[in-house]
Amino acid sequence: MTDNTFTPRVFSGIKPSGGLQLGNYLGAIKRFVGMQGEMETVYCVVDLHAITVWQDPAELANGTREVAAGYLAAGLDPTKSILFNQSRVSAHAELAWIFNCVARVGWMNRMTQFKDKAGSNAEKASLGLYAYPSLMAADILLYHATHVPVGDDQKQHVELTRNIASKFNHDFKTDFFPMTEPVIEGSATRIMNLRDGTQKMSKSGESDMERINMLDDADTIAKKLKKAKTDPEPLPETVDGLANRPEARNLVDIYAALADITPEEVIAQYSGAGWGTFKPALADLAVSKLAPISVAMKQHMDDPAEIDRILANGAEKAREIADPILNKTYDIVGLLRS
Ligand code: AQP
Repeated sequence: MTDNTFTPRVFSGIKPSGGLQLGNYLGAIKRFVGMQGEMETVYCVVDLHAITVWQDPAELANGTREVAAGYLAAGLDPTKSILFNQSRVSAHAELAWIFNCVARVGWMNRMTQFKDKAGSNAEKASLGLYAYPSLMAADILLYHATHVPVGDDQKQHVELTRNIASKFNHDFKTDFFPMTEPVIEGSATRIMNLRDGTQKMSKSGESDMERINMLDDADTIAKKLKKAKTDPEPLPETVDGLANRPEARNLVDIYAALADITPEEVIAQYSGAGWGTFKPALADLAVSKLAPISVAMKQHMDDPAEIDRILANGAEKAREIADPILNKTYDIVGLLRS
């Protein structure tokens, strides 16, 4: 064993598997931007994860630029953070293979996201979808990342990353990989579907009305929030009164995250208000916060060459961290290289 200390470093990513939605922004991107400057930050558009389900090639390339545009529009600064797309740094796939040989099939069988995404037709799911958490562990550990900001849905995958790091360290009698901490905090750790408060808001959800897309215009955002499913009760006097009211809880959480206040403060302000009051207030807030980001996203997307340049530069910087870590991993495992 060596006495390994790890530089505090953040890694996280988003898949270009469709247009960015509000959950990606509040649960991930907004927090990524908040951590910029606190420690070294590495942010990725994880295109290799996107192809675990079928992606039209032209849409994948466009979606990759759209996620990058979302990062930039929300305030991610490529001079302060490393920003790149995963497939440009081949070390991700190489380390993932080694981790496929460390992770156990039993661990993968417990991943709830695979069960949700594969549904009743798991036999027809891609092998990549099954192995996804092992690639995610490689994404994180390739940078010796100590902190991973994610939404609640990714918590199990970060825990698996710790299991992989721990088994690797144990099997090879080393302390080479860190025990990464998931950073899951704030009121937006799990933004729910606007039509069913028990389901997560997703890019790939069936109906467009169930999510707010980051490129939706003001009228569409207002329409979707006004049509969001609710119950007949007014807002309660305390946050505890939102228990068993998933749709009401979700709209309060969205308000809190957009306004940078706590759900308790939202309830203090709107206690007793009906949906006819709260929904228009939420719509106004959402439009005022999201419209500038969507305008900036469109401006970035009008210059795809500039996005490609930023991603290529970011990949060069990413390789400077990743390559020595991959090389050392090969040495530890006993894989000969010239
Ligand atoms: N609804 C959500 N609430 C809070 N956080 C969320 N995230 C996703 N949805 C919500 C967070 O966004 C980051 C990027 O996620 P991803 O794109 O890599 O994968 P995902 O979680 O599977 O996102 P989607 O939108 O649901 O994509 P599809 O439909 O393609 O699977 C992660 O930190 C995630 O937690």
